[in-house]
Amino acid sequence: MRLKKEKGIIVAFDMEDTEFALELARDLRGARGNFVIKVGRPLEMRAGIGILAQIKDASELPIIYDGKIADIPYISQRIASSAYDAGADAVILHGFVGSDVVKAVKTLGKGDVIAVVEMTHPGSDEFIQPAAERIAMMVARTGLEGVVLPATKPERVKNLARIVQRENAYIYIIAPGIKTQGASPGDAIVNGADYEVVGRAIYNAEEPKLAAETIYSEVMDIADAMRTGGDAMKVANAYAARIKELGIEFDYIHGVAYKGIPLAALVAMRLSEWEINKRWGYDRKEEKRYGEEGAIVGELRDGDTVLIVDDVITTGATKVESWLKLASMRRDVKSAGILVAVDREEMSDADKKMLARYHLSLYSILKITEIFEFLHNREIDGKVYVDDGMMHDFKQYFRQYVPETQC
Ligand code: O7E
Repeated sequence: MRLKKEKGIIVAFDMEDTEFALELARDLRGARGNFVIKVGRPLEMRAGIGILAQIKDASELPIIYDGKIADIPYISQRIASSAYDAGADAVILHGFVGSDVVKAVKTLGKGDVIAVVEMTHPGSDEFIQPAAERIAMMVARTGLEGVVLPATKPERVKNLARIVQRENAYIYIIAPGIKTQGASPGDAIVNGADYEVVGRAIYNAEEPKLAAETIYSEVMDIADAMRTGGDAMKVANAYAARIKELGIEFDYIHGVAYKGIPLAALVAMRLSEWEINKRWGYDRKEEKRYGEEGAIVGELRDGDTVLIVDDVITTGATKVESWLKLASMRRDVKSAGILVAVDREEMSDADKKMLARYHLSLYSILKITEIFEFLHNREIDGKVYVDDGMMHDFKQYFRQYVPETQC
């Protein structure tokens, strides 16, 4: 079973409990979304390499063996060969060991070969990052099926994805670092990745299958909605229409990194067509070193009223952070509020108090309950996106995770 070049989630099986691993594999078999399983060394060391076939049988999903192979060509080839024989559809090796190792594993011809180009942890910047562009080029030229890029560093995903895809348009990009390591679902996909890798945020969740499905839908949300220029324009239209409808007055529209960035630009453009011509800007995630000016891109002035835009709101923490940054940059900056496409309705009373404390009114185009109610058993282009089973799961999730006051 080869991995397809399409959007999905790779669930990292780094747990050490074999029974739990098999139970999750069985659960993922019927899960809603496009899933792949990656078996890491912690599980393999406990359960033995035979776990690959067991997980494959239980899940009927493609299996990646993540041995992070990094040895001389002869040994690397033997490790990879054993993994394929045990049921792996793909193996992961390190690109930094050089082209002879990469070629040796590739020539086995037993399955997909995926190479790590750059890593998610800070120490990766010491030695790997300076060589990453060259590693990316070598890996793509060797004709490997996939590469690993760090979701925690979206700018790097964008640059390195461009390099590998210029060499090989069919190569798939997988990006770890979601949630537990700090990246948000979708951060890597909007920058060119195909799969996002999620481990602890799924296998440590109270209901791992539900967590996997929820993260899958979060990843697909905005990436899907804005896949083409035409779709992006429709999304911008909805934001602009809502601003007009609510009569929100502002001088400057600010996009929260990352998904708010294209939104701020598109909404400002759309509004200008209605003679509402405002300044716009966005967060600069890696702050430039020289003073406050480096924190955003855009022209914020003293006394401005600011409208913040983003795709969704969960707790509101990132919006508050953005607002505090803007408020500290200029004198007398006022808030026109926050506008999002979807209010996930997960804010606790404490979260709401936090928004109120900074006078950040919350506006949304849709609430998550409205979306589910609208889609429930409704056929769209021959497909029912929310059937009774999904509605039941959603209600269960809502009851379990959403603050009492909203249920
Ligand atoms: O942080 P977690 O729990 O979501 O797990 C992340 C997984 O991705 C884990 O298996 C780890 O080994 C892997 N990973 C990184 O976290 N950072 C990297 O730079 C590279 C990898 C990796 O190669 O995963 C293969 C896709």
